[in-house]
Amino acid sequence: MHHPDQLDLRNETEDKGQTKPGIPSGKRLLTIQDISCIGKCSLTIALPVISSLGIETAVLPTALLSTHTLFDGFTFLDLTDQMVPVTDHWKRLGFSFDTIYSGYLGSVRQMEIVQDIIRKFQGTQNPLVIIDPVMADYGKLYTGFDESFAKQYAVFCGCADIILPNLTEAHYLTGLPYLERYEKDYILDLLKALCALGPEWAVLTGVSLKDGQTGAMARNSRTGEVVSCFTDRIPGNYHGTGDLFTSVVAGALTRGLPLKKALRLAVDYVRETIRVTQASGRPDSYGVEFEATLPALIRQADQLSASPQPSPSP
Ligand code: PXL
Repeated sequence: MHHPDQLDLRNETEDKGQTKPGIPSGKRLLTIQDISCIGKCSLTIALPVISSLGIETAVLPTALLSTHTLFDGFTFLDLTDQMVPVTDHWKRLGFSFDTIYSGYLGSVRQMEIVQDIIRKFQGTQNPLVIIDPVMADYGKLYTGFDESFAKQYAVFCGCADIILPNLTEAHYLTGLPYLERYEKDYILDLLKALCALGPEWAVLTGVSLKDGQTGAMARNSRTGEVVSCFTDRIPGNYHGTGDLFTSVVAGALTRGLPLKKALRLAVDYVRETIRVTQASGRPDSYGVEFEATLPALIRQADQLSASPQPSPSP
């Protein structure tokens, strides 16, 4: 687990302009999630997006699927047995990680193993631990998950510095009701309950406090500080946008951007990618056309890295 103050230190690093546009960061991130060979989610998003942000991206695939689980008849090869030997090999070779980003996991056993992996790499270089509790959307759990899996996820979130559930996942993690129409107080209650699980920051995605607008709200569990980031909402449901959002946040934080800027980058990027996907006129149940918007992401990340940052809040 990262010491809370170390996130603030990242702001100072960025203040000094050490993340130079166009120059590799020298940072290494490990992401742990499945590889769905076709379907634009999990590793097929995390790898290109985080690499584009200038971060070396190591991958630990947890399963091999022919497609993501929203397609009928997908094949599934479980890779749980590889997770310990692969990471033991890295450890023997002396590899370390600036960030560990855990995405879609298939079982409680995989959560336990990821927890052990986090401990294994918490030596000299205390990695920033990001957990995206991928299990549900639009009020329903994904195929293959049940309530006891969700309960275990709530415990697992306690070993993260940052968690990024959507509203459905927040409902399953906290036991608070899932509402489609709500006021700001409901979001603040969810954020408090998520912070009580133990992460330093809880980030809720897909928050909409006004018609025609969407974004993310975050709360710091130590200080109670709330950070909000909104944009205009493009109607429709787009698969893989949660993975896209978390990949941008993970890459941006690893690069040294403070959370507020990382959220701005992710909110704007997802919105622009949905706009481009919609404009292309192709069906949206498959995945979003993030390949088209990567150059803009890189430009915006460079701009945010170059612009001065107000003094970190006390
Ligand atoms: O986008 C989340 C995700 C990741 N991996 C797999 C999935 C899903 C969502 O459905 O099925 C295999």
